[in-house]
Amino acid sequence: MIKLYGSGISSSVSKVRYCLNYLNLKYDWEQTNPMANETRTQEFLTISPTGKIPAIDIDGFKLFESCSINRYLATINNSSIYPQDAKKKAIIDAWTDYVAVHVANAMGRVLYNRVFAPMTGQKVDPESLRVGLEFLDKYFPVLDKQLFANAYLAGREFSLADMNLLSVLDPCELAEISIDRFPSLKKWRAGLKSQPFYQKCYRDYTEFVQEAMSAKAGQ
Ligand SMILES: N[C@@H](CCC(=O)N[C@@H](CS)C(=O)NCC(=O)O)C(=O)O
Repeated sequence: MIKLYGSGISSSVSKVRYCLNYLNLKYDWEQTNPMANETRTQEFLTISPTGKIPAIDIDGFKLFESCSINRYLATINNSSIYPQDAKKKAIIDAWTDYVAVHVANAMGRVLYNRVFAPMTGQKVDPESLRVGLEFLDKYFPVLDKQLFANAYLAGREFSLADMNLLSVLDPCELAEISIDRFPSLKKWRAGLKSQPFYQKCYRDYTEFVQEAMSAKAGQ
């Protein structure tokens, strides 16, 4: 039995849901909301010692960090999205790391300052927002160039690197980040959003956050 801990307002949780759906794995989704401090309980910290979502528990094996969870899921299911070949794997890891370290950080700055800080009454940091937008202006052309030359991020085959990037881009609409200037990136994203593993999530990331925002406003 697979248990996924997290909330729909986390794009890192979406990343794991995409992978679970892609691999046709059934799971119980244990709603765990950081905004309600549900990630701070002693019980949750034994599953995710960092206090962050997502986390999983598979028959007692507990794991945190979305990219590590996806690697584990793909590996134990012998999936081609994370192949055995060391070189193919290394290229997938390189793009996954580039997106997780650089792109996600810049997206996070914009999302936090444009959406989550206002929503939770925290202070907006205009300098952090400016830096985030400036970095995205550097990183999006790199991704666009790679996707102009290749169908997928790590080459010809769809892989975990694509799932990582797809989830990192989830907040684009909500945070008013346009990728219209990057046609290959835009086309790649639209193609993946039409796939069953994405459609099976039944609800877009934006809807989850809008629901959380209305609940917060009604408090
Ligand atoms: N690198 C982590 C990022 C996880 C993360 O930042 N999760 C956020 C939600 S998107 C969280 O749990 N925040 C609550 C907190 O930090 O207390 C991953 O990919 O799993």
